[in-house]
Amino acid sequence: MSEKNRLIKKIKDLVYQKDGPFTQELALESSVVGLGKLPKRFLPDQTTDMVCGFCSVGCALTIHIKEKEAVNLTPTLDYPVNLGQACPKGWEALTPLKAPDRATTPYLRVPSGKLVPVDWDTALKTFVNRFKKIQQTYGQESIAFLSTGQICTEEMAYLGALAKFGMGMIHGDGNTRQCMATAVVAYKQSFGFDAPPYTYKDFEKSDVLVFVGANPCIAHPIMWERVYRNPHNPEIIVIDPRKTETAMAATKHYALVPKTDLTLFYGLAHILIEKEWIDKKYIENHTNGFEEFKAHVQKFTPEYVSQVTGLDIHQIYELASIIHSGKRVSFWWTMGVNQSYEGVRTAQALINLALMTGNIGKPGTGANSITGQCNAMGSRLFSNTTNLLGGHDFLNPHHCQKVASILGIDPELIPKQNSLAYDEIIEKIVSSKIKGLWVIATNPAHSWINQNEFRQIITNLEFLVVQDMYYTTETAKLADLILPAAGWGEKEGTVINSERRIGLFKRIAKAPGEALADFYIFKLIAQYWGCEKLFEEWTSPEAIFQILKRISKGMPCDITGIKDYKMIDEARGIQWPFPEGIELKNNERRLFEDGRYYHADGKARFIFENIRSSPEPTDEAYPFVLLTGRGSSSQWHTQTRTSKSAILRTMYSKDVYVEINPTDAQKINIEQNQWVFVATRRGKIKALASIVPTVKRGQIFMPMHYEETNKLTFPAFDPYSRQPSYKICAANVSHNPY
Ligand SMILES: Nc1nc2c(c(=O)[nH]1)N[C@H]1C(S)=C(S)[C@@H](COP(=O)(O)OP(=O)(O)OC[C@H]3O[C@@H](n4cnc5c(=O)[nH]c(N)nc54)[C@H](O)[C@@H]3O)O[C@H]1N2
Ligand SMILES: Nc1nc2c(c(=O)[nH]1)N[C@H]1C(S)=C(S)[C@@H](COP(=O)(O)OP(=O)(O)OC[C@H]3O[C@@H](n4cnc5c(=O)[nH]c(N)nc54)[C@H](O)[C@@H]3O)O[C@H]1N2
Ligand code: SF4
Ligand SMILES: [Mo]
Repeated sequence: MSEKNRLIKKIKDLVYQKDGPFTQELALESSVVGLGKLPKRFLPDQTTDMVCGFCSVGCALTIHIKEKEAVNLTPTLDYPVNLGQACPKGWEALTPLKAPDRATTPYLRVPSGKLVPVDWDTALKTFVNRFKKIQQTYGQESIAFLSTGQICTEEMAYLGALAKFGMGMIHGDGNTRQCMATAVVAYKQSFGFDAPPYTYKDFEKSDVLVFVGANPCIAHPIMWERVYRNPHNPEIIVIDPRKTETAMAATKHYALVPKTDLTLFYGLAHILIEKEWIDKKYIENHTNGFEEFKAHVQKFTPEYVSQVTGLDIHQIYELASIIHSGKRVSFWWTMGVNQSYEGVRTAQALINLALMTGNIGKPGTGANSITGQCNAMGSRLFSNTTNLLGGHDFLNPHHCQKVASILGIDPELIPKQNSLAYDEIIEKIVSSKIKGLWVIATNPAHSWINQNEFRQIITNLEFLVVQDMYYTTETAKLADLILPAAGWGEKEGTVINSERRIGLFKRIAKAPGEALADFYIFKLIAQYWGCEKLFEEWTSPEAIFQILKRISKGMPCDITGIKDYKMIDEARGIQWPFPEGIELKNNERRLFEDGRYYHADGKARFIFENIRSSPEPTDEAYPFVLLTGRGSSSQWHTQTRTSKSAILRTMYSKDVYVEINPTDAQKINIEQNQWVFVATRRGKIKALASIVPTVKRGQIFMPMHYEETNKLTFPAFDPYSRQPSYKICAANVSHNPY
């Protein structure tokens, strides 16, 4: 019998010997064997529905199964989110699982500098020994983790609890910092809890939809389809410096000067107040701070706003009057707002517009942040990074006591301080205070701002562990230890989409080689670390879900009414909150219908501030504003998954490109598709020139999907959310390689 078959037999024996102790071999069962363990309802030639693992729209895909393996998929017809549609990434979701560069075994860097395959036992022992040694030498705060919005909620919670309660870490943040931190802080300060209020039905019920710094045609294609289903002939407004695909499909596009949104929204508030186009009753009954806000926006006259934003005065009045004339106005924002050095106040300026016009808590309204990754919302509530599990607060002793008692752990194990934010963790690596880093399901050596510096900084670490599906990611290549992870489709758990809908991931394929579901990796680490006693009840993702339910009780995100995974499956996803005792009659629910917010007095707050100036203005040497963002609906982030599909590859440029306005191109003598050099004060890269009228003169745009882009970005951060300001810095385009 071959070695592999012997292992398989051993594992099978273990699997079928019921209720035995959890062992490493048993964990391997999740991948190597893959036989006889698929849930009974997936009989051969059957189908099952599960949520897509890319973006936060949260479409359901119907997976076609033959001989216990997924062979194909189609978009689910009767799922309330996508109603039978999927974008190219969804259609190709199974392909990246079969890629040849999947990590099928752990890899350890040996003294010669090479990464060599090792078995799980060696990997786990090394993981524990090295991290413990670092902690003993440099203190408790010397190890940290970076997590994600792309694994299941149960796995995030396990990771957060294991790292902070089991391994004694204090610092752990997620890639959601790059993405949603601004919306989180804006909502918390304005509403008292991080709560995007809408349901996708609102896209269909609005008569005015205002999209700010959002390009859903590319980034949330199926959400955008919901706009097309709107029967009210709505006014669709796009506020974006570029004429994006979404702007082209809109009824009105306002191409403001980058990062002047805050001025524009204060200016709109000024006009709405002056013309008395406000909902006085709503302001009176449900908000605080309006008089101060009114005084603040006094100086934002249309003339001044026009000067700053580059919009004509009549455009500013037009926009105010469209907002006034709408009966159901909804405001939607994404990264053009969040990724800014004044993102929180900009998001709150939109919230203020919704509050002052009473456009919230009713169908077709809302101040609505669209999330990004499939489980950004799960990460916001349950990753134990910024918040204590379930939206609790590390600094609140009652919260710590409550969570400890539900988990049956000593409250002393819960850190009494907040984690450092992502950029602060990086700073601590610079100052050699953090020496060990564990990176899970994110690729910071591509996605973090200002890469040249980041790559340098990471060499300060004594031990870098990367837990990923692929051994080829930019970050995995720098790792001392790679832990091979199963991906979407190879494991189960829940995720939460943009409209707060909890959906299911199911296991419909087996992970290759010895790759394990993140859940199993965390379980094994708990065991090797010696803290498995804390996690006795955490026996499966669904068991964790039951624990998280109890933790959510009494919180705005209470989900105690959801019985189990089966209920989520049958209900076609369930939105939070869903407390015990409420009936599942209406599966499309929005928040604040009763006008009550989560602050102690039940009221929302008007929050505002003076305008900040751009951290890196353009000048003679760097005359262009560099904007970055999503390039196509077939590319996902750092491309570890989408680049594996031959079909998706036909839909985007293989080479990095820079979009530039025709007049500017002519001025510097650049031709279509010619290689040019793009430089900022951080570095210089080569890119293909894409001459398009969709970017304005003086601006250039580069998609984030290419490794080069973040070599150029400037590390500025919003002071409240610590979110990186990816979407502005000063750049130069030339033929000069030096
Ligand atoms: N195909 C695809 N879809 C995705 C993703 C992906 O990688 N690929 N990623 C997912 C994730 S995690 C996220 S967070 C979302 C992001 O979704 P979006 O935020 O919609 O995408 P971006 O292209 O990053 O940024 C949106 C727009 O902001 C504009 N912008 C830049 N600066 C400003 C400004 O100062 N003001 C205004 N008003 N606009 C500005 C840009 O021109 C851009 O068109 O997409 C999700 N969906
Ligand atoms: N210039 C610029 N930079 C940006 C942005 C921008 O607009 N402009 N946008 C920012 C935003 S909004 C975001 S969200 C970030 C995204 O940045 P990242 O999070 O770095 O991007 P991904 O490519 O999604 O990385 C996810 C990693 O997890 C792995 N993975 C996938 N599934 C699993 C799993 O189940 N388990 C494990 N263990 N691994 C898995 C993938 O192979 C991949 O390596 O980028 C940010 N960077
Ligand atoms: S829109 Fe998002 S959730 Fe829907 S299929 Fe595309 S990537 Fe998946
Ligand atoms: Mo994101």
